[in-house]
Amino acid sequence: MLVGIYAIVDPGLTERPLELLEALLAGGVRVVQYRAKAGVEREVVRAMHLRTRAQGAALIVNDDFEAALEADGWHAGQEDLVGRDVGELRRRLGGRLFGVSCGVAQEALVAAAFGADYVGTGPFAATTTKADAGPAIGAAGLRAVVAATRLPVVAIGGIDSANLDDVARSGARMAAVASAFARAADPQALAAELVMRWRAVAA
Ligand code: TZP
Ligand code: MG
Repeated sequence: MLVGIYAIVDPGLTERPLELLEALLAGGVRVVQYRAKAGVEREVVRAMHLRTRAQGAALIVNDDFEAALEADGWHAGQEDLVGRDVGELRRRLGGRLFGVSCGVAQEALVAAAFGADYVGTGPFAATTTKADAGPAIGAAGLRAVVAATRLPVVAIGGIDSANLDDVARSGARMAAVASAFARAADPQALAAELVMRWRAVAA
């Protein structure tokens, strides 16, 4: 499941998040994150989860732990873990996925100790989707995180058809893609292209 394209559907990037989700699923994407910095909406989680479940895909909710319990996983930034009993959160997630954004090797080690299922790291390239994403880490930065953890690494930030091959060749297990899908004229076709390209290029 944790291999290939990890699509991020963000209502801040698209006016029709459910339509975008349908297109991505039709294009073969099997891991989707619902990201909503204006606030995760439970109705949206439920509507998305119906659609992902019907396709055998996983829905991961960003930020909002309780909402994630209605889906297949939770993605946390470092700030989402501060002051929380992460061991207890891991237990409450049960078999759901638990992903943690990590900028440096030390954070990846801690995430693994907490029982995370994957590490997210980036930005791989320049992005306007996350204002405080920091400078691009590129292939060298991605390789450093991959080398530092036994967990699957999801590369994120500024990934599109132009640089997907570099991400695949840098040891990432998955490539997270948000705005490239949101602005695509034909997101289903782009999803199918990226899914197939990853299979062809990744080791
Ligand atoms: N975290 C690091 S970069 C980023 C996040 C959420 C944004 C990724 O979006 P895009 O549009 O694919 O660059
Ligand atoms: Mg967060």
